[in-house]
Amino acid sequence: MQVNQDPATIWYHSHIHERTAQQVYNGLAGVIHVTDGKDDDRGLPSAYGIDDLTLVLQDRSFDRSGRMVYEPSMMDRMHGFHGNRMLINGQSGAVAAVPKGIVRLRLLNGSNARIYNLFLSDNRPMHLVATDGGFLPQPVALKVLHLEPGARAEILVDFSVAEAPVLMSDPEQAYGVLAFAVDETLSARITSLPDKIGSRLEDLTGLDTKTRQISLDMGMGMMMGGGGFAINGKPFDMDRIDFNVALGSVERWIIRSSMVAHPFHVHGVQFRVLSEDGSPPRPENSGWKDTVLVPGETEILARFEHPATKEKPFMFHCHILEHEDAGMMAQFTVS
Ligand SMILES: [Cu+2]
Repeated sequence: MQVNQDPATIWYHSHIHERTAQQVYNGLAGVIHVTDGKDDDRGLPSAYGIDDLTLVLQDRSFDRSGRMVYEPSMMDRMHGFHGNRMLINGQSGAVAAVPKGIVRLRLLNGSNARIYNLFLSDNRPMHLVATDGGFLPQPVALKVLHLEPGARAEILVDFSVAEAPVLMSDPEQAYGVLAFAVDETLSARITSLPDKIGSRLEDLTGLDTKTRQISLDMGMGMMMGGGGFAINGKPFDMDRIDFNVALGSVERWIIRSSMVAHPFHVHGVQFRVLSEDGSPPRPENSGWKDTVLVPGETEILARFEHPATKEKPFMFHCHILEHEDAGMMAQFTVS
Protein backbone atom coordinates (compact mmCIF):
# COMPACT_ATOMS: atom_id res chain seq x y z
CA MET A 1 0.00 0.00 0.00
CA GLN A 2 1.33 3.41 -0.92
CA VAL A 3 1.11 6.06 1.76
CA ASN A 4 0.02 9.17 -0.07
CA GLN A 5 -0.48 11.97 2.45
CA ASP A 6 1.42 14.71 4.22
CA PRO A 7 3.22 14.06 7.53
CA ALA A 8 0.62 13.90 10.30
CA THR A 9 -0.38 12.19 13.52
CA ILE A 10 -3.24 9.88 12.64
CA TRP A 11 -5.07 7.00 14.27
CA TYR A 12 -7.03 3.88 13.52
CA HIS A 13 -9.78 2.13 15.43
CA SER A 14 -12.53 -0.44 15.18
CA HIS A 15 -15.41 0.82 13.04
CA ILE A 16 -17.91 -2.04 13.25
CA HIS A 17 -21.35 -0.53 12.97
CA GLU A 18 -23.23 -0.51 16.29
CA ARG A 19 -20.15 -1.80 18.16
CA THR A 20 -17.64 0.97 17.53
CA ALA A 21 -18.19 2.63 20.91
CA GLN A 22 -17.78 -0.58 22.92
CA GLN A 23 -14.76 -1.81 20.96
CA VAL A 24 -12.85 1.49 20.97
CA TYR A 25 -13.66 1.84 24.66
CA ASN A 26 -12.16 -1.60 25.28
CA GLY A 27 -8.96 -0.64 23.51
CA LEU A 28 -9.21 -1.33 19.77
CA ALA A 29 -7.42 1.87 18.71
CA GLY A 30 -3.87 2.95 17.91
CA VAL A 31 -1.74 5.79 16.60
CA ILE A 32 0.32 6.11 13.41
CA HIS A 33 2.95 8.78 12.78
CA VAL A 34 3.24 9.63 9.11
CA THR A 35 6.69 11.20 8.74
CA ASP A 36 8.98 12.36 5.96
CA GLY A 37 12.24 12.47 7.94
CA LYS A 38 12.48 16.27 7.69
CA ASP A 39 11.58 17.29 11.25
CA ASP A 40 15.17 18.39 11.97
CA ASP A 41 14.93 20.89 9.09
CA ARG A 42 11.70 22.16 10.60
CA GLY A 43 13.33 22.57 14.02
CA LEU A 44 10.79 20.18 15.56
CA PRO A 45 11.53 17.69 18.35
CA SER A 46 11.41 14.16 16.95
CA ALA A 47 13.10 11.85 19.49
CA TYR A 48 10.27 9.38 20.07
CA GLY A 49 9.36 9.08 23.73
CA ILE A 50 11.95 11.68 24.78
CA ASP A 51 11.06 15.08 23.35
CA ASP A 52 8.31 13.79 21.03
CA LEU A 53 5.50 12.29 23.11
CA THR A 54 2.34 10.68 21.76
CA LEU A 55 -0.54 11.13 24.20
CA VAL A 56 -3.87 9.38 23.73
CA LEU A 57 -6.50 11.06 25.91
CA GLN A 58 -9.34 8.78 26.99
CA ASP A 59 -11.81 8.87 29.85
CA ARG A 60 -12.99 5.56 31.28
CA SER A 61 -15.21 4.40 34.10
CA PHE A 62 -14.15 1.98 36.81
CA ASP A 63 -16.28 0.24 39.40
CA ARG A 64 -15.33 -0.16 43.06
CA SER A 65 -13.33 -3.30 42.39
CA GLY A 66 -11.30 -1.46 39.76
CA ARG A 67 -12.87 -3.09 36.73
CA MET A 68 -13.35 -0.91 33.66
CA VAL A 69 -17.06 -0.75 32.86
CA TYR A 70 -19.05 0.36 29.85
CA GLU A 71 -22.74 0.46 30.66
CA PRO A 72 -24.13 3.48 28.85
CA SER A 73 -27.33 4.88 30.35
CA MET A 74 -30.03 6.64 28.35
CA MET A 75 -28.25 9.94 29.11
CA ASP A 76 -24.96 8.47 27.87
CA ARG A 77 -26.65 7.44 24.63
CA MET A 78 -27.91 10.99 24.22
CA HIS A 79 -24.75 12.87 25.14
CA GLY A 80 -22.14 10.17 24.60
CA PHE A 81 -20.40 8.16 27.31
CA HIS A 82 -18.22 10.07 29.78
CA GLY A 83 -15.90 8.21 32.14
CA ASN A 84 -14.93 8.99 35.73
CA ARG A 85 -11.17 8.74 35.27
CA MET A 86 -8.58 10.02 32.78
CA LEU A 87 -6.29 7.52 31.08
CA ILE A 88 -3.28 8.62 29.05
CA ASN A 89 -2.04 5.87 26.73
CA GLY A 90 -4.12 3.48 28.84
CA GLN A 91 -2.50 4.53 32.13
CA SER A 92 -4.08 6.23 35.09
CA GLY A 93 -2.07 8.67 37.21
CA ALA A 94 1.01 8.60 34.97
CA VAL A 95 3.64 11.35 35.09
CA ALA A 96 5.44 12.17 31.83
CA ALA A 97 9.20 12.72 32.14
CA VAL A 98 10.37 15.50 29.82
CA PRO A 99 13.73 17.10 29.02
CA LYS A 100 14.42 20.69 30.07
CA GLY A 101 13.69 22.13 26.64
CA ILE A 102 11.04 22.26 23.94
CA VAL A 103 8.84 19.16 23.87
CA ARG A 104 6.38 18.12 21.18
CA LEU A 105 3.12 16.65 22.41
CA ARG A 106 1.04 14.77 19.86
CA LEU A 107 -2.41 14.84 21.39
CA LEU A 108 -5.17 12.51 20.26
CA ASN A 109 -8.68 12.71 21.66
CA GLY A 110 -9.48 9.00 21.61
CA SER A 111 -12.45 9.38 23.97
CA ASN A 112 -15.91 8.18 23.02
CA ALA A 113 -17.52 11.58 23.60
CA ARG A 114 -15.54 13.90 25.88
CA ILE A 115 -14.49 17.28 24.48
CA TYR A 116 -11.29 18.66 26.02
CA ASN A 117 -10.52 22.33 26.54
CA LEU A 118 -6.87 21.90 27.36
CA PHE A 119 -4.62 24.35 29.18
CA LEU A 120 -1.46 24.26 31.27
CA SER A 121 -1.81 24.81 35.02
CA ASP A 122 0.55 27.82 35.05
CA ASN A 123 -1.07 29.20 31.89
CA ARG A 124 2.10 28.95 29.83
CA PRO A 125 1.32 28.89 26.10
CA MET A 126 0.84 25.77 24.04
CA HIS A 127 2.28 26.37 20.57
CA LEU A 128 0.08 24.61 18.05
CA VAL A 129 2.16 23.26 15.14
CA ALA A 130 -0.09 20.66 13.50
CA THR A 131 -3.76 19.71 13.19
CA ASP A 132 -5.41 16.49 11.91
CA GLY A 133 -4.00 16.69 8.40
CA GLY A 134 -0.53 18.09 9.04
CA PHE A 135 1.62 21.11 9.84
CA LEU A 136 0.62 24.73 10.16
CA PRO A 137 2.90 27.27 8.42
CA GLN A 138 4.08 28.56 11.81
CA PRO A 139 3.36 27.90 15.50
CA VAL A 140 0.23 29.49 16.96
CA ALA A 141 0.37 30.27 20.70
CA LEU A 142 -2.77 29.19 22.55
CA LYS A 143 -3.83 29.44 26.18
CA VAL A 144 -6.71 26.99 25.63
CA LEU A 145 -6.79 24.23 23.02
CA HIS A 146 -10.15 22.72 22.13
CA LEU A 147 -9.90 19.06 21.09
CA GLU A 148 -13.00 17.20 19.98
CA PRO A 149 -13.31 13.38 19.87
CA GLY A 150 -11.33 11.98 16.95
CA ALA A 151 -9.19 15.09 16.50
CA ARG A 152 -5.42 15.42 16.83
CA ALA A 153 -3.25 18.41 17.63
CA GLU A 154 0.51 18.71 17.94
CA ILE A 155 1.76 21.33 20.36
CA LEU A 156 5.17 22.50 21.53
CA VAL A 157 5.67 23.28 25.21
CA ASP A 158 8.76 24.93 26.65
CA PHE A 159 9.79 23.01 29.78
CA SER A 160 13.04 24.94 30.27
CA VAL A 161 11.45 27.43 32.66
CA ALA A 162 10.20 26.97 36.24
CA GLU A 163 8.33 23.93 37.55
CA ALA A 164 6.71 21.67 34.99
CA PRO A 165 2.97 22.44 34.79
CA VAL A 166 0.07 19.98 34.70
CA LEU A 167 -1.99 19.57 31.54
CA MET A 168 -5.57 20.31 32.60
CA SER A 169 -8.96 20.53 30.96
CA ASP A 170 -11.94 22.83 31.28
CA PRO A 171 -10.85 26.15 32.86
CA GLU A 172 -14.35 26.53 34.40
CA GLN A 173 -14.41 23.15 36.16
CA ALA A 174 -10.78 22.16 35.96
CA TYR A 175 -9.51 18.61 36.21
CA GLY A 176 -6.04 17.16 35.68
CA VAL A 177 -5.23 15.31 32.47
CA LEU A 178 -1.49 14.62 32.73
CA ALA A 179 1.34 15.70 35.05
CA PHE A 180 4.87 16.37 33.77
CA ALA A 181 8.23 16.22 35.55
CA VAL A 182 11.46 17.60 34.11
CA ASP A 183 14.22 14.98 33.98
CA GLU A 184 17.56 16.72 33.42
CA THR A 185 19.22 13.49 32.32
CA LEU A 186 17.09 13.53 29.15
CA SER A 187 18.70 15.39 26.30
CA ALA A 188 17.05 18.71 25.39
CA ARG A 189 17.77 18.78 21.66
CA ILE A 190 15.52 21.69 20.81
CA THR A 191 15.73 24.81 22.96
CA SER A 192 13.96 27.42 20.86
CA LEU A 193 10.66 27.53 19.02
CA PRO A 194 10.83 27.22 15.24
CA ASP A 195 9.46 30.29 13.47
CA LYS A 196 8.41 28.48 10.30
CA ILE A 197 7.27 24.86 10.02
CA GLY A 198 5.13 23.92 7.04
CA SER A 199 4.55 25.45 3.68
CA ARG A 200 1.83 28.00 3.13
CA LEU A 201 -1.68 26.54 3.48
CA GLU A 202 -3.28 26.30 0.09
CA ASP A 203 -6.38 28.44 -0.26
CA LEU A 204 -9.34 26.40 -1.54
CA THR A 205 -11.69 29.39 -1.64
CA GLY A 206 -13.48 29.67 -4.96
CA LEU A 207 -12.41 26.21 -6.15
CA ASP A 208 -15.62 24.55 -4.98
CA THR A 209 -17.95 23.28 -7.68
CA LYS A 210 -20.79 21.98 -5.54
CA THR A 211 -22.47 22.80 -2.21
CA ARG A 212 -24.02 20.16 0.03
CA GLN A 213 -26.13 20.61 3.14
CA ILE A 214 -25.40 18.10 5.90
CA SER A 215 -27.63 18.05 8.95
CA LEU A 216 -26.65 16.04 12.00
CA ASP A 217 -30.02 15.04 13.40
CA MET A 218 -31.10 13.98 16.86
CA GLY A 219 -34.83 13.47 16.92
CA MET A 220 -37.00 13.14 19.99
CA GLY A 221 -37.38 9.41 19.24
CA MET A 222 -34.31 8.56 21.29
CA MET A 223 -36.08 9.66 24.46
CA MET A 224 -38.24 6.58 24.03
CA GLY A 225 -35.22 4.33 23.77
CA GLY A 226 -33.01 4.64 20.73
CA GLY A 227 -33.73 5.92 17.25
CA GLY A 228 -33.68 9.47 16.00
CA PHE A 229 -29.96 9.68 15.20
CA ALA A 230 -29.51 10.41 11.52
CA ILE A 231 -27.83 12.51 8.85
CA ASN A 232 -30.16 14.50 6.59
CA GLY A 233 -33.07 12.64 8.16
CA LYS A 234 -31.77 9.18 7.32
CA PRO A 235 -30.19 6.79 9.85
CA PHE A 236 -27.11 4.93 8.56
CA ASP A 237 -27.80 2.08 6.16
CA MET A 238 -24.89 -0.02 5.02
CA ASP A 239 -26.71 -0.83 1.79
CA ARG A 240 -27.26 2.82 0.83
CA ILE A 241 -24.63 5.02 -0.82
CA ASP A 242 -25.70 8.55 0.01
CA PHE A 243 -23.98 10.31 -2.89
CA ASN A 244 -21.00 10.35 -5.24
CA VAL A 245 -18.35 13.06 -5.34
CA ALA A 246 -16.24 13.79 -8.44
CA LEU A 247 -12.63 12.66 -7.95
CA GLY A 248 -10.31 15.67 -7.77
CA SER A 249 -13.08 18.16 -7.01
CA VAL A 250 -13.49 20.61 -4.15
CA GLU A 251 -16.90 20.81 -2.45
CA ARG A 252 -18.42 23.18 0.07
CA TRP A 253 -20.27 21.37 2.83
CA ILE A 254 -22.53 23.31 5.17
CA ILE A 255 -22.90 21.20 8.31
CA ARG A 256 -25.56 21.86 10.94
CA SER A 257 -25.95 20.31 14.37
CA SER A 258 -29.21 19.79 16.18
CA MET A 259 -29.52 19.86 19.97
CA VAL A 260 -25.86 19.30 20.94
CA ALA A 261 -22.48 20.07 19.37
CA HIS A 262 -21.36 17.13 17.23
CA PRO A 263 -17.76 16.41 16.17
CA PHE A 264 -18.12 15.85 12.42
CA HIS A 265 -15.60 13.52 10.77
CA VAL A 266 -15.03 12.53 7.12
CA HIS A 267 -12.96 9.59 5.88
CA GLY A 268 -10.51 9.78 3.00
CA VAL A 269 -10.26 13.57 2.81
CA GLN A 270 -8.81 16.55 4.56
CA PHE A 271 -10.76 19.78 4.60
CA ARG A 272 -10.40 23.43 5.54
CA VAL A 273 -12.84 25.18 7.79
CA LEU A 274 -14.31 28.22 6.06
CA SER A 275 -16.53 29.54 8.84
CA GLU A 276 -17.92 28.62 12.23
CA ASP A 277 -21.32 30.15 12.95
CA GLY A 278 -20.47 32.89 10.48
CA SER A 279 -17.07 33.72 12.01
CA PRO A 280 -13.60 32.81 10.72
CA PRO A 281 -12.31 29.47 12.08
CA ARG A 282 -10.65 29.43 15.48
CA PRO A 283 -6.89 28.73 15.45
CA GLU A 284 -7.29 24.99 16.14
CA ASN A 285 -9.37 24.77 12.98
CA SER A 286 -7.19 26.91 10.74
CA GLY A 287 -5.19 24.06 9.20
CA TRP A 288 -6.04 20.78 7.47
CA LYS A 289 -8.73 18.90 9.36
CA ASP A 290 -10.72 15.69 9.07
CA THR A 291 -12.76 16.26 12.23
CA VAL A 292 -14.39 19.46 13.41
CA LEU A 293 -16.73 20.28 16.26
CA VAL A 294 -19.99 21.68 14.90
CA PRO A 295 -21.81 23.60 17.65
CA GLY A 296 -24.22 25.26 15.22
CA GLU A 297 -23.34 25.76 11.57
CA THR A 298 -19.88 25.08 10.16
CA GLU A 299 -18.83 25.49 6.54
CA ILE A 300 -15.95 23.46 5.14
CA LEU A 301 -14.13 23.14 1.83
CA ALA A 302 -13.04 19.56 1.16
CA ARG A 303 -10.81 18.30 -1.63
CA PHE A 304 -11.51 14.74 -2.78
CA GLU A 305 -8.20 13.33 -3.97
CA HIS A 306 -8.68 9.65 -3.17
CA PRO A 307 -11.12 7.35 -4.98
CA ALA A 308 -13.72 5.31 -3.09
CA THR A 309 -15.81 2.54 -4.63
CA LYS A 310 -19.27 1.20 -3.82
CA GLU A 311 -17.62 -1.81 -2.23
CA LYS A 312 -15.33 0.38 -0.08
CA PRO A 313 -17.05 3.74 0.30
CA PHE A 314 -15.91 6.56 2.60
CA MET A 315 -17.98 7.35 5.68
CA PHE A 316 -18.82 10.61 7.34
CA HIS A 317 -20.25 10.63 10.81
CA CYS A 318 -20.43 12.14 14.25
CA HIS A 319 -17.33 11.14 16.23
CA ILE A 320 -19.31 10.78 19.45
CA LEU A 321 -19.16 7.02 19.10
CA GLU A 322 -22.55 6.41 20.72
CA HIS A 323 -24.11 8.76 18.13
CA GLU A 324 -22.28 7.10 15.25
CA ASP A 325 -23.42 3.64 16.40
CA ALA A 326 -27.00 4.90 16.73
CA GLY A 327 -27.11 5.96 13.08
CA MET A 328 -25.48 9.40 12.75
CA MET A 329 -23.36 8.20 9.84
CA ALA A 330 -23.56 8.14 6.05
CA GLN A 331 -21.37 7.03 3.17
CA PHE A 332 -20.25 8.27 -0.22
CA THR A 333 -18.18 7.20 -3.18
CA VAL A 334 -15.51 9.23 -5.00
CA SER A 335 -15.04 8.62 -8.71
CU1 LIG B 1 -23.01 13.47 17.72
